[in-house]
Amino acid sequence: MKFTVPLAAALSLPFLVNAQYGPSPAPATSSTGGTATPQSSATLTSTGTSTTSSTPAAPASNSTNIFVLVAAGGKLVYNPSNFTAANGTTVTFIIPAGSISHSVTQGSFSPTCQYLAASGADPAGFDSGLQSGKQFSIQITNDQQPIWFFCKQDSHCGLGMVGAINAPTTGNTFDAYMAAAKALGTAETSISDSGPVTGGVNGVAKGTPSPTSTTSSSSTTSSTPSSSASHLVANGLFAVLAAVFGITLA
Ligand SMILES: *[C@@H]1O[C@H](CO)[C@@H](O)[C@H](O)[C@H]1NC(C)=O
Ligand SMILES: *[C@@H]1O[C@H](CO)[C@@H](O)[C@H](O)[C@H]1NC(C)=O
Ligand SMILES: *[C@@H]1O[C@H](CO)[C@@H](O)[C@H](O)[C@H]1NC(C)=O
Ligand SMILES: [Cu+2]
Repeated sequence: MKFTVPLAAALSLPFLVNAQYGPSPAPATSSTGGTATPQSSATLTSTGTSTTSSTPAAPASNSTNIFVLVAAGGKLVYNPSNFTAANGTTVTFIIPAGSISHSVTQGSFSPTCQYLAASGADPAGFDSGLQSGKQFSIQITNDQQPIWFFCKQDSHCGLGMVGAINAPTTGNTFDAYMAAAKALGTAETSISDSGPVTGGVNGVAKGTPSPTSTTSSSSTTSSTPSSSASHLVANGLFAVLAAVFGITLA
């Protein structure tokens, strides 16, 4: 994976995210892990060094490529967790390396926290399967319908590790989905994992998960200040992500 986004774009990511997706992820993060972890908490200084040890910045999202940090800040959340994405948009979920694996599993609004099985002419949902240090991309194929997803790791969905793309703003909202998941709590049905499933409904997997970076498997990598901001953005972003995750998940 190569990043060619200008530093300015990376620096402005928190603002872009806030502008594009509104304050929506805040309720999810603040209501899940106890400690609020604003998605905009990570910033890069002009020297390219990270100024925070909590939530790292994701690669710069734009209208055709949206990046979602899985277990952002070591919390059981997706960040962002509720956003819109038009047809053709690629949504890439970045699953950090760590001792606890996570998934991006498509479900339905109800029954909550259960895999979207094939039904009649409808295909089954996508599923990254339980992963660590991988990224998984889907492409939006119908932006008129919601895509509900959750983490299949034991108890994670019941603890609120859920997300939605193009959720309705009334009725079956993201908030309602989150509430339904948390209402299950530990009563959440345990879900087996038999590896990645491509396909999907309203959004389809672009392939099976792929490694995020060769450096992401190292949990001992500490902050490595770069003398070149452009080098950091171009080549070191995943290393920074891995380093931050390594610290927070250790
Ligand atoms: C979810 O996102 C949509 C679209 O951005 C927004 O209209 C809605 O208010 C959000 N819902 C919640 C509960 O944050
Ligand atoms: C959107 O982001 C992707 C991935 O970083 C990049 O390849 C693409 O050029 C960007 N598109 C625009 C229009 O900026
Ligand atoms: C996106 O694609 C779906 C399925 O083809 C279509 O029904 C929908 O109208 C498209 N959305 C827009 C905004 O054109
Ligand atoms: Cu999880």
